[in-house]
Amino acid sequence: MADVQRTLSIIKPDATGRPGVVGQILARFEEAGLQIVALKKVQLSEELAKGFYAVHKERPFYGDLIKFMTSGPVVVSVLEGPDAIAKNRELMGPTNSEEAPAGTIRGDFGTDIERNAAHGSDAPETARVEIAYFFNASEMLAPVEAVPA
Ligand code: 3AN
Repeated sequence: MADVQRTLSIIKPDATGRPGVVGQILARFEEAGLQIVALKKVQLSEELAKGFYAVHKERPFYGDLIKFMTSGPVVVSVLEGPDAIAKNRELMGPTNSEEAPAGTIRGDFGTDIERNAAHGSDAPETARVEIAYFFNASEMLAPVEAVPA
């Protein structure tokens, strides 16, 4: 049986700026068996965006990435389900939207490697850190095993 996992998703400003696209992306998560256990729409401050992408701070694209991620609201969610991390990355497609096939989120709604519509955690440890970066326990459904019968 596949592990039930949680992963962080961010629908980026290019996608939130297009009418109807947020709903279509969230529907793809649900149709793939991922449950939305936390959800919010926020305008990232420069500080919040820089902290989130701190691992990339030496990369040449870092400045542009921060500018893009703060250019409009983002929709941040926690998705739960069997193999949620890999499932979400499969739904998104490759990082570069120009290489992402039709039918993937980045292929259908992204433009290039920067404006790529969505982010998804890449491993269980990064998922834990990224989820805690955006949500505290009271903003998220408790894990099923923690809910009293
Ligand atoms: P992913 O989000 O697919 O795990 P990462 O972690 O390699 O990709 O990159 C983080 C973000 O930085 C990407 N979502 C993308 O928007 C941006 N990015 C990565 N590489 C480049 C690049 N060469 N030029 C511009 N932006 C990039």
